[in-house]
Amino acid sequence: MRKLSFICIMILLMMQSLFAQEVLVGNERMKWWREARFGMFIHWGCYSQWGGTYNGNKIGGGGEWIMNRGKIPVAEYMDAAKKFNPVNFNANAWVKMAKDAGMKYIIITAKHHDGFALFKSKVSTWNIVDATPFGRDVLKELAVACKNNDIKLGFYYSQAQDWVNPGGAVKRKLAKEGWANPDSARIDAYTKEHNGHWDSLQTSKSMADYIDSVAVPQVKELLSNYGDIAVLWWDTPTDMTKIFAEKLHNILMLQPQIITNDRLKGPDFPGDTKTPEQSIPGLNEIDGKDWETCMTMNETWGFKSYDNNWKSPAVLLRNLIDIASKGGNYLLNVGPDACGEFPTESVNSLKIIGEWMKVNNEAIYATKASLLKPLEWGKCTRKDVGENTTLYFSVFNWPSTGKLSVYGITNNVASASLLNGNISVKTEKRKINGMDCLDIYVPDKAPDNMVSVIKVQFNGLLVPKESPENGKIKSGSID
Ligand code: H79
Repeated sequence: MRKLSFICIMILLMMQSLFAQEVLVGNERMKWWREARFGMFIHWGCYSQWGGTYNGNKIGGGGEWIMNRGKIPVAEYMDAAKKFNPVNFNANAWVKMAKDAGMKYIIITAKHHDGFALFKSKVSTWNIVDATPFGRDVLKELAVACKNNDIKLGFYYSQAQDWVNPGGAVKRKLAKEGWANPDSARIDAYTKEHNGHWDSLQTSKSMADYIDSVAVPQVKELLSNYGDIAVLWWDTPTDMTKIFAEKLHNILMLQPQIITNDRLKGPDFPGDTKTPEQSIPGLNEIDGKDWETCMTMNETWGFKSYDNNWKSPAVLLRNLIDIASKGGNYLLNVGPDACGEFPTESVNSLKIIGEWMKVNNEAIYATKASLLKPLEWGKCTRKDVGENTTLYFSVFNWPSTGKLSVYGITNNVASASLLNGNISVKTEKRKINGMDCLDIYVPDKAPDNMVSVIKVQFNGLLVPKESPENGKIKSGSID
């Protein structure tokens, strides 16, 4: 009996240490990602050549959805790729733009829902090398450029939806869901628009065939032929089964350091990161899991010639800071055009963000959520260095009073300065109605025209008196 309990205890101890090891390995694996905070999403494929227009009609939704939304027949869509010749594509130029913006990683659509592979694939000729006059393996060139520039490369792979390779899933949507008193004409129009497959070629094989003959071997190609791959970014788990998901998940063993997201199948396959799409979670939605907001600069992922609804550089920058202040990453999208060039507005925004990052990146990289209560005039990121905390206050609304106040901090200040120009600023601690208040005295004019950062080093680790309550991020998983 005693021997049995000894063995049981030993087994428990072993399991515990194995678990601890796994957690450590996980933390080690996530380290670069948690420090990076800023990455570039690239949506590019033969959909980019359509630019959002089919037969003279502007097609709704993202530019990368044009085949589905326009119900373009498979043969016609494939035929158009014979004219896809993005001769201005320059991997080094793309990577340099990401790097100069302060981004630490790039995730590119290796294959989006239209099934078009941006790489040479042996299992489907529906790829950029075999199906276009361009004939170059874009991912190969990007992998080299990323390696030379010390930028991590990750692949987006639409594992379930595929509108060209037979057997691929096509998202359906029922009109009734969530609609109050819809009229029947609207339901009919909607159902027609979202009723799955529209070309008999798409259903000429089963989804199991597609998974075995396209998705699985292509993910193997991606994880075998392009060196170290930092991230596998799954998307839209339409009709995924547990068996399909396991087959794909198992391939990740080819790259033990790889990081994956939560879009492979659903809650059973949470991956490493949550993926809020086009939204920034509120403080009460943060639950301790790693997360990354992906977002467009205008309203489309894939290029649309007439989408001019661009977010300003200041908005993009404030989003990055807001996200960092809540402990997440910002995956900001660029949709290059049919020639292989970034839209001018994207180039411009990246440049402006990069200039800010050159001066202020300390407030972003390797920072954590501040745990302070929301500030009226800006956002705060945090670094614990040894036994001391540093806070970075990003000021969105520069005060006319010459003073910024922060509540709930008891620690003494060791130093305080503006990152721009490294100018010292005075601080003062006082109590208001029994509450600790730190006043930071700042010049009349903000040193930076978008966001100015004040770095405050404290003695000791900061334990804010009030911290946000825990809640959950709304999962970005769609479907
Ligand atoms: O790759 C980008 C999107 O194409 C992809 N995820 C990001 C990163 C995505 N696929 N599906 N969805 C996002 C959600 C589906 C939205 C839809 Fe629609 C609403 C599909 C049909 C109606 C958006 C609007 C796309 C077409 C019209």
